[in-house]
Amino acid sequence: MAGRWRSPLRGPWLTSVFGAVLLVTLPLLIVTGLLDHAAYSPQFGQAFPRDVGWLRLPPFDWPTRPSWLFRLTQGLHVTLGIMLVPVVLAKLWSVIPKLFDWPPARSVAQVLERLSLLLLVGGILFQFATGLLNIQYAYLFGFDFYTAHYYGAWVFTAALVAHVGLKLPRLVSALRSRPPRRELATPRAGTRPEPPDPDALVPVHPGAATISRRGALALVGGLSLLLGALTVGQSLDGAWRRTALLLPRGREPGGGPNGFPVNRTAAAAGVRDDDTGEGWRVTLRAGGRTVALDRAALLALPQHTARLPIACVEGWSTLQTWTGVRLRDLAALAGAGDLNSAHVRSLERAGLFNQATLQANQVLDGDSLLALTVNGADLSPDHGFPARIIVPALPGVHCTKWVSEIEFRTRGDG
Ligand SMILES: Nc1nc2c(c(=O)[nH]1)N[C@H]1C(S)=C(S)[C@@H](COP(=O)(O)O)O[C@H]1N2
Ligand SMILES: [Mo]
Repeated sequence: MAGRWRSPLRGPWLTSVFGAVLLVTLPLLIVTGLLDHAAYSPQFGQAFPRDVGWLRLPPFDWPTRPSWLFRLTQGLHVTLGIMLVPVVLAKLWSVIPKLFDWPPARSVAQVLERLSLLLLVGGILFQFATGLLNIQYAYLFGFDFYTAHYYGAWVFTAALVAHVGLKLPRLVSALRSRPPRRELATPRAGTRPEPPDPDALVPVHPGAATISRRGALALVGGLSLLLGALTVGQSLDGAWRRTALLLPRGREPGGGPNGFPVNRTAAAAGVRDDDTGEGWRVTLRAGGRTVALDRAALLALPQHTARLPIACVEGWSTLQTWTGVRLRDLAALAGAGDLNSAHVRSLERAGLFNQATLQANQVLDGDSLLALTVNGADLSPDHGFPARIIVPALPGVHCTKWVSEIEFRTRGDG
């Protein structure tokens, strides 16, 4: 079996270089992912992410400032995750002989190590698969992405901590074993196998090198940068967006004031023109009182304009100029006192995203709006006409479109 793997590049040094890159970047991926989870206000126990039991994060109110906070954490998480795919695959390639270790169970310690590797490798592949499918809007899985990706993150993180604890000393000594400058100066012709190692990564019967180690590193690094270059455009506006070739939708959002990506069209959401015409009202509720306002009444209230991003969990984001009524003015109008939260409902009947709960600080921020216009024009049907929520640093998925009702809950309401 061991004879099958013949690349002279395989060995502790190359594995450790990929390992070191991941050691620095994976924590950023994990932290941005957990922050994104926190941004969804899991403390309200909404439809997603579902209640995760004792894996709940310590509850805290996601801030509204800076307004680009979620745009940054989410954009980083998705872009970095995509960029790390080649690095992880390269690292797996570099240790593949270990997968076929024979005999498979030599000692208890070895079995435990292999189990932890199974969780580590299975964990990262699961996270990549679910994350990438979600970005491609391919909801193939029969489970809830947010919750599954969150559980997967903890399995992977626990396995990673164990793995780093076990392997860090070996990583350090392997990196020290070959001066990087010398390695980077070595062409293919001078590429020799590393000395035999206890993990048997170095082949017993090495073949000739088909690429140098520096070439292999350049290949993986280049692929990673290429993926990054084809992704970042989705977090930028203007012509940049067209470079986001990995983004299936939103690359050609059309022109005009409403020319930016649409997550779900009015047609897809089953929102018809009769629902949003003259008869439309938004109902404000607070402590048993209700106030119903039509669009003219909303337009007659003091209007506020704010330049705020919409940032979607799928990774794309865009900055637009919104005008509408401040949510805190609506809360006051409804007579809501000591605010605890607000529950927003949409005309849209079905779908996970037809309602959202906002924290008190998100209602009270001076830039939080029930928006009526964008970039000086009426919201288009696809962007939520007659009215939608827009709140600084709030995940796009909670910026409910086609709003029909806002229920302000005060501290006493529980
Ligand atoms: N009612 C309703 N509101 C919704 C959604 C939806 O499916 N239904 N999608 C949300 C998601 S996931 C995002 S990212 C934003 C996108 O807003 P946009 O389509 O105007 O760009 O709308 C949010 N509001
Ligand atoms: Mo979204």
